[in-house]
Amino acid sequence: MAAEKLNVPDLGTDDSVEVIEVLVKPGDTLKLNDSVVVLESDKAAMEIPATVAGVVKEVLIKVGAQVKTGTPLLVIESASSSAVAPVGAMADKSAEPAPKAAQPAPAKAAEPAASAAPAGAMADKGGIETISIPDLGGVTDAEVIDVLVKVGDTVKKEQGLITLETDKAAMEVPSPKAGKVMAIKIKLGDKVSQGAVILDLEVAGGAVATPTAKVSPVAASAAAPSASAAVAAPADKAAEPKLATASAAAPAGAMVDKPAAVAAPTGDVYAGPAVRQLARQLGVDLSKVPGTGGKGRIVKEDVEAWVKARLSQPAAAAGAVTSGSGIPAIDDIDFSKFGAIEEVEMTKLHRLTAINMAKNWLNVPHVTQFDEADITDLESFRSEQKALADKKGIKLTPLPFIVKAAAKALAEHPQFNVSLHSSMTKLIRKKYVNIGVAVATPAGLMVPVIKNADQKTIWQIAKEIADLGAKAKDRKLTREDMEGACFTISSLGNIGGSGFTPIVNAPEVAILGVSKASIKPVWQDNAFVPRTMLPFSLSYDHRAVNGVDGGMFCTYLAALLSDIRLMML
Ligand code: CAO
Repeated sequence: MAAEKLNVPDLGTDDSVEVIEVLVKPGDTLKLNDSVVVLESDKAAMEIPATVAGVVKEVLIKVGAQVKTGTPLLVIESASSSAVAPVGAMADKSAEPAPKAAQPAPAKAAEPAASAAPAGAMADKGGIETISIPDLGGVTDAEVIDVLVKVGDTVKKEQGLITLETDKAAMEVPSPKAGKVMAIKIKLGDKVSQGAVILDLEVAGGAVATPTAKVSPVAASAAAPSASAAVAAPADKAAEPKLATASAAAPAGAMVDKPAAVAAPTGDVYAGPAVRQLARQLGVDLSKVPGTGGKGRIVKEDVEAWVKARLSQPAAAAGAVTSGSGIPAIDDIDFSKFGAIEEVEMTKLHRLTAINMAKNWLNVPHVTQFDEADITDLESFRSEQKALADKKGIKLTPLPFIVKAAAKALAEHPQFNVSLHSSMTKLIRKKYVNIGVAVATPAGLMVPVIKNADQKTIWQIAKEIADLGAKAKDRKLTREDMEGACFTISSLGNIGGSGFTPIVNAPEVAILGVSKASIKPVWQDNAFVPRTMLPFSLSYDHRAVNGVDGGMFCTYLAALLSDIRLMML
């Protein structure tokens, strides 16, 4: 038995930070890594984990106290003299440089920069450094789907090293510094988690701000709060926009598919890692949980109360149909009895899309309204612009006009620009108009978003569609590219068909399906005349939108596309 002090680890700053929560009391038994206090700077909040297991003998600080690196927090009576050195408890140990991950560095935390651990030598003298997998927002076993460098390559800081695919996203891991690749320690298909070694990098001297201690990832997180311990700051920290995504389940800067935002909705919430872990275990969407902690922070009790409340709700009021809702599963059949077969693994993106499609289909009572727009004049205007489009290097298809018209229709019919709250007691009405455009890629379906489409020109929209479509196909979309849609357009116009029923991309409440335009005989002025007709279909969530509104939206959209001058009014 030894009494050991737990001190504030290296915060990467000399400034004081505030203790906003004390999670333990004298007599509590602690396991290694149990969170003990929550600190908050003006940029981030972080939970400080116990670096030894034992019993809390004394709590040396209280809520509101200002503390700095090295301030004693607790006295812990440890069961045995632990292999993990108590942070700051021993003079010779505190002389060790703190792990880089100990720095809250919130402005960088949003970026999935790989962590660099110097292999033996002090990094500021240069030499070979080990580049490891950074914090993946709690995700483990991400698959290496691309290795972007080879031995001998010279890489720049922030250059992509590998591409990982998780349940939620594919992401490039950038190099945290410039250097020459000396050895690659990872290969395609490897399943990796935070801390796994990617490669050895020969770096020039003087680049490293904070060398990383040679500790295992577990010991590192025990010794000091990792970047993942940073939690999104509350609204009054809005000056740090990057920080809001720092602790998202999928790291910012990663290519996160749209459905992932549904599957991993705990990103932009103010909660610490322990609470996030609990939420994950219980399947709780933290974005729906009201926080009762300081500045609206979600604490464990909030999650527990939320679960309790949900369990006591009648199923109908919960507003959700799950796969356990009594629908019989489809039987697996041994098809090899009937002929040759091959089993093909679905990509994670494909699997996730499938889950979200089923979830949206089961949760949303769909109505699909079919209509067509006479785009003869639009098409002749579009072909008149061909020379200018070529000059601008922009491909002008009907889609940007449709995006613009949908944005205008959404502004004019705000009942479509809403999301239903899961409590089924309120609608969230959006004052911005962002339009998602579905792009099918070999890896799966992605929905990049044209932000503020109502305020953009057709040229701007056309360029964005082309750029985002190319990024989607190259798997380079970022989280920001994929989030915030109010409404989605799925165009099969370049393929064919005369109509289909798109599935609403909840929590949006409507989606437009566009089919292939063709020339049809239309009765006008006592004669059939050839007109270019664009078939389209609008699926909407009948809980949020009435049939009459659906009809009016389609009629308005058709009018805008038939006479694009109306878009200017
Ligand atoms: N009717 C007739 N022709 C159409 C049309 C329509 N509704 N929409 C597009 N076209 C034509 C275009 O004019 C273009 O023809 P030209 O080359 O002769 O000008 C051709 O079809 C190909 O267009 P495109 O697909 O390159 O461009 P887009 O702006 O229509 O679509 C994007 C952009 C990113 C959605 C597209 O590149 C893409 O990935 N399409 C794949 C389809 C898809 O994934 N849809 C989602 C389905 S899953 O819900």
